[in-house]
Amino acid sequence: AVPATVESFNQLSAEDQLALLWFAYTEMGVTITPAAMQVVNIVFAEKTLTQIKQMSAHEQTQVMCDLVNHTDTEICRTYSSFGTNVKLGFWYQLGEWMKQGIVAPIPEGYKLSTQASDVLEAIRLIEGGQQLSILQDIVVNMGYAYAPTVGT
Ligand code: 45D
Repeated sequence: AVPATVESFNQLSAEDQLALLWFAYTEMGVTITPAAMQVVNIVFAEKTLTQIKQMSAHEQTQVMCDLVNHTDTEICRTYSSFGTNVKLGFWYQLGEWMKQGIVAPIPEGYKLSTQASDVLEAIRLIEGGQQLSILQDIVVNMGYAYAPTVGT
């Protein structure tokens, strides 16, 4: 069920992906304790997180869209260098800041598309440990990883 769900997630539009991630965070974020975050080497992401914190609301949203779109930017390249749990911790932190009004929120009353709701529902129905693998598989591929060309 994990690969199929990740596959359906990746087929969503960038906007749907970002919105789905937000709703997943608001549902699951509460279960992530500060103790769990302690094992994450979030120090690797701190510079980038601070940079985002200092941006305008529009730029903050743009950065998150860039990550989902695999745009070639400095931040997307830096993000790609993070380990999987640092990537999760990074999104978790942005989610916390959105909740606190430090990072630009999603529009009030925003509704997921039908396709995105279906994927979110599939994630909800999956058992806890597998939910974590799905989220890891999703965030691990975001950002921009420079892939050298081989052959001609
Ligand atoms: O205008 O045991 C739209 C660890 C369009 C390790 C938008 C862990 C319209 C230890 C796109 C809606 C701590 C890693 C705007 C466990 C529009 C451990 C914007 C687990 C503006 C269990 C949308 C950690 C935006 C986990 C900006 C599971 C959306 C962490 C932003 C999970 C969405 C973290 C964000 C998750 C989502 C974070 C910031 C799921 C964040 C999600």
